[in-house]
Amino acid sequence: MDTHSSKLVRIDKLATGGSEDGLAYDTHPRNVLDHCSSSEYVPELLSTQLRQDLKPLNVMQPEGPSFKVTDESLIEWQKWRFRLGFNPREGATLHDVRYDGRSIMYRLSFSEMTVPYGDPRPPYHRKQAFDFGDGGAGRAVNNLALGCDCLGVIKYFDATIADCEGKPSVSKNVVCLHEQDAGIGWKHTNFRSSRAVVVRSRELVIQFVITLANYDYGFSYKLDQAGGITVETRATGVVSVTNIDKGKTSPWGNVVSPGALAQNHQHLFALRMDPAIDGHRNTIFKEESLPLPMSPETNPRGNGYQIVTSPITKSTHLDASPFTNLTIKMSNPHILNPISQRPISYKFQPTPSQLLLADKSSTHAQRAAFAQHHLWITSYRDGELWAGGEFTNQSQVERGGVADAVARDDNVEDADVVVWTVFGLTHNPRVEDWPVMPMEKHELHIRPSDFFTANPALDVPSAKNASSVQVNGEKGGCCGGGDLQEAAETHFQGSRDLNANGVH
Ligand SMILES: [Cu+2]
Repeated sequence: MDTHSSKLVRIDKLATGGSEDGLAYDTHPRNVLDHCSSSEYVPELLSTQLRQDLKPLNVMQPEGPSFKVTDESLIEWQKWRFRLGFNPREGATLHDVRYDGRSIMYRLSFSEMTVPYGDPRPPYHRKQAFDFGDGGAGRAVNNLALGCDCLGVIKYFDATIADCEGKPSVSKNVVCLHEQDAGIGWKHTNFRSSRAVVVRSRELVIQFVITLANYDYGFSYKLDQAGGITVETRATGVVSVTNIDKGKTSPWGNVVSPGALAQNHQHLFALRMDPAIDGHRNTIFKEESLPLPMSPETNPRGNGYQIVTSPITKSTHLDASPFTNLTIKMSNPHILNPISQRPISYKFQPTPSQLLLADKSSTHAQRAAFAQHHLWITSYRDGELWAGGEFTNQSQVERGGVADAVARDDNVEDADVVVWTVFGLTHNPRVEDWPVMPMEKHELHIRPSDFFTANPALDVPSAKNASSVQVNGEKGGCCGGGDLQEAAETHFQGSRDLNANGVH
């Protein structure tokens, strides 16, 4: 329909054919739903009984959380200090992220996500969502108090966002803040003394969840006690399906339920990092670990390998490279680590996930230049926040996105530089993705690299968890600090004998 004239232009009949029809553009509109079956996931509508053997797993924080929230949005936790922002397009954003008073990030945000579908039959060739640019992650955000999204002591944040007429409205409980146990943080058992020291890793999770039509996405920033930032995405919800005739299969998707073809597609996310590593003048280094040819002078036995590091001087795009261990270092070259004599940095490895599959000349690809490289390094410009450009809705070509920013060919060395990283999943649906998809998780690990002078989590107490018990009910779980101390003392004699004999 022409929306201006309200005139009907054409009726496209949805293809319902299968693989034996080649491109299978044919349509069998009559009784197409007759062979479909109902698919429920809401517990009260399920015909199968819910499993009965799941015991409660409670998270108790009897003294409350270790974080502090003041001035509405200033969050402090375990030497971390940052501001939480929220807007209709990006959802939650982190600002002025500091550790122990030292600046790390000026701004950290999810910038864009595109979901191109790979079914070439009209009208599916148009299927491509830009969840941030079209829908708005902040607008599509869930009220987290309605579901059971976190465990433990939870702080919810409201946000005031503008509706499409610019009127302010309050969205309740759109971001949640909580701590979670993330397994072992660091551990060592001294094999001579049998003294074991183990420190749990605790994370501060800043999470928001969005529902855009069929799909649901969880976005989290997770700060840890070793100065690390983990950025997590989770895709869940209901895969997009179309009808398929009874008994047929299709190369363009997978039949996940009788009559329901879940089409092949990709989810491509862009994360925007505006680093401020002890200041705003930063340099991005590309570091690769490469084989070193055998040579009598430098590598006579051939075991040596070399690390090749080079600064990125001009705005550019790059691709992940697992075989060279490509690592991106966001550095302040003016401040050297006193121990290593190398620039203080935060690093990450771009995820070598598949990039946009659509043909370079396709509308899908033209609209999403950002989804064709894993990394974009650009100079900072006010308001330049959108990897796929500001206006994605019904766009034909990406404009004002990262590709245009790179094309400025600006100096990015020792400058206010912005790093964008793209990752995703090629989602060829499984029957197990139906009727609601088990979450697919991705994590990007942003870690200090010569930023500190030792392991920043060295001072985290290895306190015993008072509520841990063994399966038989005895106090003291497997990692009980106190019990380990005793165990170490008991074993000490034996190991001293061992050492005295010079056996290692
Ligand atoms: Cu998917």
